[in-house]
Amino acid sequence: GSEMNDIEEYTNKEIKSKQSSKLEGIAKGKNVIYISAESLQSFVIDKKVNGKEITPFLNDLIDDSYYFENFYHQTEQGKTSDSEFIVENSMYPLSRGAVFFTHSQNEFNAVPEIIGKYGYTSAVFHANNGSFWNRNVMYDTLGYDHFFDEQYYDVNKENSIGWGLNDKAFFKQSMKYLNNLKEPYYAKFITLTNHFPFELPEEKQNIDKLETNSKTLNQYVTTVRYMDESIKKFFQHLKDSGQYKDSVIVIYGDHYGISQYHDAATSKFIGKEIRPFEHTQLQRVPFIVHIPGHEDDRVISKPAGQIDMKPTILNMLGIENQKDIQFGTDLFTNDQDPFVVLRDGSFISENYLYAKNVCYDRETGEEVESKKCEPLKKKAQKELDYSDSIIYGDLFRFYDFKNKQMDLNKAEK
Ligand code: GP9
Ligand code: MN
Repeated sequence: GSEMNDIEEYTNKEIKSKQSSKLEGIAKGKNVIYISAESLQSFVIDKKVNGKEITPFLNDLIDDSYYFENFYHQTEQGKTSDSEFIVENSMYPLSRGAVFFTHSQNEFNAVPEIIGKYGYTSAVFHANNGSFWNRNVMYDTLGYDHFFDEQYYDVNKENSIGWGLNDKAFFKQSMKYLNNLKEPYYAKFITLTNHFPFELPEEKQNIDKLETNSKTLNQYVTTVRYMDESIKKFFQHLKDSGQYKDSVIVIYGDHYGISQYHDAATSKFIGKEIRPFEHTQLQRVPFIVHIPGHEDDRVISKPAGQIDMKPTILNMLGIENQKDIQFGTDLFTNDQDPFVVLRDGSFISENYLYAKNVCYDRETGEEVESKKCEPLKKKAQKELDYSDSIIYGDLFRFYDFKNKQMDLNKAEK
């Protein structure tokens, strides 16, 4: 019990020190649509290949949305499933293995379960085998009402690319299920076409490949473009079905697509030498919050991460969440002290970026004395350890969220 008290005190202090959000309740009663954009990294946003934008739709959408340009994925070996775990729980994934496999029987306090109590229907749409990443088991644990997996889709040779159903057919075929969900809903769409090895039939390529020494990076831009076109079509489907205006649409990259093995090529593309500083900056993925009819939209530069999505979205829905145990913060609060920890212990604060034992000035990228990063290094490790303890000890099994206390009888029930 005493470790849980420490964790509670730590997360409480973090939550309490933040001011209230200016977007609190803005999405109250609205549908929430998440698009988990496979392998989408920020370095392709607003970039061109031979004069053509790689992500024309997203670039335009960003102008009409909140866009976090310093938003980091925090995943490890569990890849997409880690991103899902982080986003739903505001906790860190494990440093090895995937929580979706190793701790699917734990007690959690995930978003689908919380908002279910406020009348929300929750659903995941993903046209892959339902047992991939143990999703069919873990989604029950997280409190999802529906999982539209591969079985719900008409998948054939003509409409498949790479790993399975192409994203355009995926969004199109999803609409009949989405239209039948009881509103308000919380629906997560997980795309698939922009997955390694990023192979797209020639006739579907609407942008030139890059010409670096990495075939992977060269092809990546073509599948990113395909995903961008698919998301554009999805927005049109939502408008046609009348759901667009009643929804808040959130798009985020799940994890990197281009690994460090391609650093030479990536370096050429971004025009920078890749040190641990740049490697960490390459872990940025887009995070776009689009609120139809909302005007006050802009680019936000403070460091943020996937772990912040749960508190951010819950506050937008006007769901009081002070009693949660979480490691993220509502990104729409005026947080003077942003802090993002990556699973390998790297971190990004307002002033510093720490990676591979080097402390950098975040603004200039220059190395600074390592003692400047020391206190935050300890804090980062503490957060990761606390989160690990909850998972390894299944501590929520004994925790009463309503009264914020350990309840040893709870596990018996
Ligand atoms: C598989 C899809 C891709 O269903 O989520 O998984 P990944 O390899 O990116 O973790
Ligand atoms: Mn993925």
